[in-house]
Amino acid sequence: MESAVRFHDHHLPEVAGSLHEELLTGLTATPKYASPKFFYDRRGSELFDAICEQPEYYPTRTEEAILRAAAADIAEVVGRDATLIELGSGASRKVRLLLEALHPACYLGVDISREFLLESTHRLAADYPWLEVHAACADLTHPMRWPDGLSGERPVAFFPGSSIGNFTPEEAESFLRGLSQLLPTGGGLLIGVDLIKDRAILDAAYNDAAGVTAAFNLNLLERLRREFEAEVEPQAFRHRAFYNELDSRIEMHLVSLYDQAMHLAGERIEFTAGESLHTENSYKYSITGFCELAGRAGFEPRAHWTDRDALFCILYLER
Ligand code: AVJ
Repeated sequence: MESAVRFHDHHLPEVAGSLHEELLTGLTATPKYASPKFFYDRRGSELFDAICEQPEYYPTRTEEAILRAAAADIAEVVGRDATLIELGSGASRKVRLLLEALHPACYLGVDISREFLLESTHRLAADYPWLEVHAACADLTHPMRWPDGLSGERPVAFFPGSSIGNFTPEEAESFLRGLSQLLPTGGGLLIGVDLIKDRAILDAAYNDAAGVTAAFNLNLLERLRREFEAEVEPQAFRHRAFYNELDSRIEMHLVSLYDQAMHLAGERIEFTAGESLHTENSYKYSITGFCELAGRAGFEPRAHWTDRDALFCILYLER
């Protein structure tokens, strides 16, 4: 069956050129860093999906279990016929757990990985023929606006997976403030947040035994070669991930195994042995801490759902 997805491409042009510059800024800074959004080329999105299947990586499994158990409850609080906007929709898997119960007027998937977004929204449209499906390729670290032509009166943003954890708390607050300004009074936000917990569980989740998280981290270097014509040997770096308790965040790094130089866009970027490129922060929150942050950004907590072990939390907030 031919499935119809309305694709909104308007965010892309401005993004393409600036990605290069953004990468260079981080790679030439001290200490070196790269935004985690650079993980998500096609291969990176696939590797992230594979991470979600690892036994040590509890967030996806736990969030899905909460969504499954609470779908009817969530629908009651959120209400039917919303304009459901999924931010960082990836494979659009989680939203499937809500669609029947929530019965939105339409669905918009927003993701930075264009091809991946198109495929997943087409699959969604094919599987839910009654649903009006839209897709917009966009970088969530830039200001957003909703595309034209969405059905429904009441936008509800769905931001699962604790993707909010990739922002620093300050960035998260300004991101949420921007989001609340895009919502009318009564508009909602359904958001998944990873909770502070025993560090052994956290360390294991980002150091899976099968090495998928390591491959995901190292894929950044592969991508630099493929897409940005960088000269760099991915085998010359190792994956490092650990929980930084002081800042309540997982940090991921690529650590240079020896003195070496990377060449990118005419720049020579030197690494000393043991020097690291900081590729990701994944902040963990307490429920009250997150509600306070969201409150400062203009959201009022309405309800939340968590698992028995309080590993993960889904919150519903309103503007
Ligand atoms: C997609 C940002 C929620 O922080 O857990 C998984 C990404 N990085 N394993 C996370 C990720 C390494 C993930 N988020």
